[in-house]
Amino acid sequence: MRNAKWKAATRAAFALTGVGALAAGMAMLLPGTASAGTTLGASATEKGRYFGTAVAANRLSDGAYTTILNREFNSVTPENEMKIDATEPQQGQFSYSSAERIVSHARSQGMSVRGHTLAWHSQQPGWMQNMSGSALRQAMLNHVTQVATHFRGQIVTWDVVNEAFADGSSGARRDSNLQRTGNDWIEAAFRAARAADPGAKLCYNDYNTDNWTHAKTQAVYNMVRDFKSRGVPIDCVGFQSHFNNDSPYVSNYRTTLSSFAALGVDVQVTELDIQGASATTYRSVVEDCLAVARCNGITVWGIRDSDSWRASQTPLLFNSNGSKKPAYDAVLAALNNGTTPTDPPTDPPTDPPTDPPTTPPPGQGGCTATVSVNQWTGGFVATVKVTAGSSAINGWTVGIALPSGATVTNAWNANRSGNTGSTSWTNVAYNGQVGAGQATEWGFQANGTAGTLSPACSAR
Ligand code: G2I
Repeated sequence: MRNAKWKAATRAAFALTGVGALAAGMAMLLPGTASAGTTLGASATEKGRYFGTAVAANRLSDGAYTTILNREFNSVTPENEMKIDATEPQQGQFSYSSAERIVSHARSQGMSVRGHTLAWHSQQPGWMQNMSGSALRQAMLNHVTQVATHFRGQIVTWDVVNEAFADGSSGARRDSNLQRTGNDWIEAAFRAARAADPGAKLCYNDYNTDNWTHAKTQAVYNMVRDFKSRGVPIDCVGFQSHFNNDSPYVSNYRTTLSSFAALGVDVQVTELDIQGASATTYRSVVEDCLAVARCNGITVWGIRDSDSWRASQTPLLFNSNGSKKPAYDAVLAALNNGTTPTDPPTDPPTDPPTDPPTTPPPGQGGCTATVSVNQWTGGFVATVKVTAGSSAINGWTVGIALPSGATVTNAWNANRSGNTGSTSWTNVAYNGQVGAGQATEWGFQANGTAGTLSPACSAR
């Protein structure tokens, strides 16, 4: 029942091609009282989340595989089919058939799709491996633009950049041909992805970023904080969460998720698998995600153990003959017993402290709003920056008059009243408090032509 509703909502979201529409669909589904779902997808939906899996196109002809896929999951990530070597095997020649098999299967089942991945040092086709400097930078940006444009409206979330930080204690960027094109390659990729598919959520995705005390985790955190402060278009962070004996689950995982969420991004568990599939550990991961309001979904990296890239570690929820493992029961129970949190995240950052939020007195110095518009034929994205005046503010309202013919289709980081003509926007729970002289960004997508927008800001 719930699953059917999720699927209807997801189809509506596809029709509107909007993340905001999907979020609205999910919000409508948030129940006042919990009821126990009987599948991972249905139970996650009860909690306003999705439950996904990596899918390999060549397994879609395996009936046992698709039976579990269609029954249990409401989000899919192509395991390899959207990687650079798969989608642009020769420079300028794009190949989408395997990826499209997965997307069309997902659409037929009302599942959403996470795109993985637009820019990565690994799985580059030979032609790209041999490039460097500005030619490589240009080729990378063209790849991002072409692929995100091709799938525009069909991908709820893109992993824009994957695995760009080094392992170990350096906290440095990973050395790669992409990194050697200049440190700004990551933000350049995000800007290109936003321009190509303004309705998709854009994620940075990495592994070994689960432990809050690790240098790599802190380095990614600092990058995301910097991106948010400078308006680089990043919406979410993916935690791959490949847990094994060398890189085990740690109890500060929840702190990691909530600390990133407090930066104003969504967080997602994107490639979960656990060596030995401990039911206790799987349950902890689910509970941690449910405890963080902005953790909007979990994806396991394959369905049956035999489908896993680490099959010998039997890390998944179904065994090789398709039976549910104890870890499956633990995940389902955790999804059914978890609580729906309210913003802001319950677990603020502990170590190291990062600008802990304080409640400022009511703002006396008002606020200003500025807007930048990315217009294309028939639609636009408006990014609005709210800046507090000479004192901190506790909340903001921005009025924007839209020209006739302009209709809002989705929005992020703001609550909306009205979608044509006079529109009014207020802060969401996590971005109302803005320090003196500090700024927060939100935005919306609309059909039509923006013209000149003149936002008016008032503060609380
Ligand atoms: O390595 C695990 C994951 C780490 N995070 C990023 C993910 O994209 C990555 O997924 C794995 C896939 O599960 C593997 O299936 O990425 C590997 C490398 O892209 C994938 O392995 C590749 C093999 O290297 C290829 O030889 C093979 O042709 O899978 C391909 C398709 O089976």
